[in-house]
Amino acid sequence: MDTDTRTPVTVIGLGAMGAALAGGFLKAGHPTTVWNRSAQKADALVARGATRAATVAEAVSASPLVVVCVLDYAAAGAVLTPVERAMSSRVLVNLTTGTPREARRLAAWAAECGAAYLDGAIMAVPRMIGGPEALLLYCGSADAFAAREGELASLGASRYLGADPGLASLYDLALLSAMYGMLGGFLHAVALAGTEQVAATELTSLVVPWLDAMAADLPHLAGRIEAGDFATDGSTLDLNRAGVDLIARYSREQGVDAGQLAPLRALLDRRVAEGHGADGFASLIEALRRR
Ligand code: FVH
Repeated sequence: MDTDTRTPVTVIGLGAMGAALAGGFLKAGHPTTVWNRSAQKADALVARGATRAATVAEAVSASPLVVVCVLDYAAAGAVLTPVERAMSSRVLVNLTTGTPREARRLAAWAAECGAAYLDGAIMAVPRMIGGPEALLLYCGSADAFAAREGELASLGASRYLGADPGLASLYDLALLSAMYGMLGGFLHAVALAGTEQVAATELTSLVVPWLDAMAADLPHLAGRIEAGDFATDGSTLDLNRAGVDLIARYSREQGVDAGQLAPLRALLDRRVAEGHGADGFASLIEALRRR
C-alpha cells in the first residue's frame, strides 16, 4: 500500500486496545507514530512499520490526528497535560473509557489548547479492530469528524452521535450496562443448566435465538417507556415476579447462587408493593429512576 499519500496518524497508549488501533492504521497504510509509557510495547508495531516517538510531545507533533487510548482519564490527563503547546491545531481523538463528565472536561482542555476534540467509545474487543464488526462511537467537533472520518474508518464502522463531547461516554456506559446484564444472566443460565448435565454449548444453541427474539422486541419496550404507557401487553409485573421467584427457588435447590436475580427481584417487589402489579414490564423504569 502507498503510505505516502495517507494522513500520518499518532497513537498514544499501546495496551491491548491501543496496539490494535495502531495496527488498524498501519494495515490501512497510514504512516503511524506510536508512544507508550512502557516503551517496549511499541516493539511489535515498529517491526510492522510504525515509528516510535521518544516523547509524547514528539508523538503529538508527528501527525495532525492524535488518537489516545490509555487506561482511564486520569492517565490521559497525565500524558496530555504536559504537551499542551504541541496539541494546538491537532485533532485529538480520545478513545479512553470514562464518564461523560470526564469527557467534557478533557474537551474543554483541548479547546484551551487550540485542538479540535472528538471523544469516542469502542464497542469492540481488540481483535475486532479494523474489521466490519467493530463499531466506534464518536462525538464532539462535527468539523473534525467530517475531516477525519476517512482515517477513523481504518478502525471499524463509525457512528457520530453529536456535538456534546459527553455523548459517546454516555452511550458507552449504557450499552455496557445492557451487555453486563446479558452476560450475568447467561452465566447464571449456564450454571443452572449444568446442574442437570446440560453442556454450556448445548444450552447456548437455544440461548442465542431466544435472546435474539427478545432483543428484537426491545424497540417496542422502548416505545412504551417513552410514551409512559405502562399497561400490560403480555405479562404483568406480578407474573414476572413469580417467574423470578421460581428461578431463584430452583437455583437454591440446585446449589446455584441466585444473587444475580436479586436486583431485579427488588425492583419488582417495590413496584408491586406500590400497587403496580398489574402493569407491564416497562413500569419497572419508574423504580430505577427514583434511585
Ligand atoms: N480491551 C478491551 O477489550 C476494551 C474494549 C473497549 C474499550 N476499552 C478501553 O480502552 C482503554 C485501554 O484499554 P486496554 O485494553 O488497552 O488496557 P491495557 O491493556 O490495560 O492498557 C492500558 C494502557 O494505559 C497505559 N497507562 C495506564 N496508566 C498510565 C499512566 N498513568 N500514564 C501513561 N499511560 C498509562 C498503559 O501504559 P503501560 O502500563 O503499558 O506503560 C497502557 O498503554 C481503556 O479505557 C479501556 O476501558 C478496552
